[in-house]
Amino acid sequence: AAMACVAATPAQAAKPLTIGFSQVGAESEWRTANTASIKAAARQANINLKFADAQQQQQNQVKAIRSFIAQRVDVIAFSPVVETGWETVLREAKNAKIPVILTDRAVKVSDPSLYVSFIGSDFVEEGRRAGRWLLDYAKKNGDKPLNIVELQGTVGSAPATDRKNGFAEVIAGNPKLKVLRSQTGDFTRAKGKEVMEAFLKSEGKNINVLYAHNDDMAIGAIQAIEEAGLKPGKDIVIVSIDGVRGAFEAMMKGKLNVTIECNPLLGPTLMQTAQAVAAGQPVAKRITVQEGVFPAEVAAKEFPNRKY
Ligand code: GYE
Repeated sequence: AAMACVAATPAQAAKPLTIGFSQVGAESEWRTANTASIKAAARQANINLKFADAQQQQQNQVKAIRSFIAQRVDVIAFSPVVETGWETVLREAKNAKIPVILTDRAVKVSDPSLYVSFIGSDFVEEGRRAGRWLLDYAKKNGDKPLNIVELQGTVGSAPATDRKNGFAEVIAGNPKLKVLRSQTGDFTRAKGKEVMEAFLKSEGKNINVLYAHNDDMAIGAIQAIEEAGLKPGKDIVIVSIDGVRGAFEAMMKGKLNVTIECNPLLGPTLMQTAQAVAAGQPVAKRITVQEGVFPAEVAAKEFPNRKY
């Protein structure tokens, strides 16, 4: 690291903050943008970032957090791959007096003092937005019965659970909307394609709608739909979540109908929050993000404004 403190007088030369960050993995375009945002924001804030990639394995995150505790970092931040199973390691961090900030995904713990703040989207609301778009679509298209298949995110992860629940809550408002099949595609393109192939094999032309918990699975599924000789976006209406560049490209080709935005650019807020926590200032327990809905009709116009 550059010794920026060399030119400063000793009194001004504050030791740069060290943050240990455990990332979920590199499973999606969203995740790539999230990692880039965190690394860039750390550099900008002159924060020493220790970055660990857990490859979607909770045990790797637990190991990384323990190693951050052993190294006595100033703040630990992580995006928990699943919601449960964190009590023990978070208790260890608390006993070591190292504050923990959650980014992106939530945890379920009985003791909320095990973390200081959670920065990230409202995934239930994202699922509701996907459902509302579909209700609206059904209404505009003759209110026919629609059979839905659902590609879930990682089992036990906050975004998969919440996006499923938010969507189900809203589509319950129209009895003609029915979820035929729902299975995990682990938030990846490869799994999204594989599971969509299986859906097409068992349900064939009965499928009217695909709801994918992220754009990457939708993009994988688009390939499967095309290989089955069907037109994605037309024969099968596709609703997904994230709003990454790949989704906008698919919408501009008419292959995806709508993406519900989930903002991955959490880096600057994370660094500000970590600095505040380290300085002993109070921070909000819950910090959410402003997000929109982008149907295919606006894709070409919005594309140049997209940051990820
Ligand atoms: O939607 C998906 C990624 O946790 C919000 O994780 C994040 C989700 C995101 O793999 O693409």
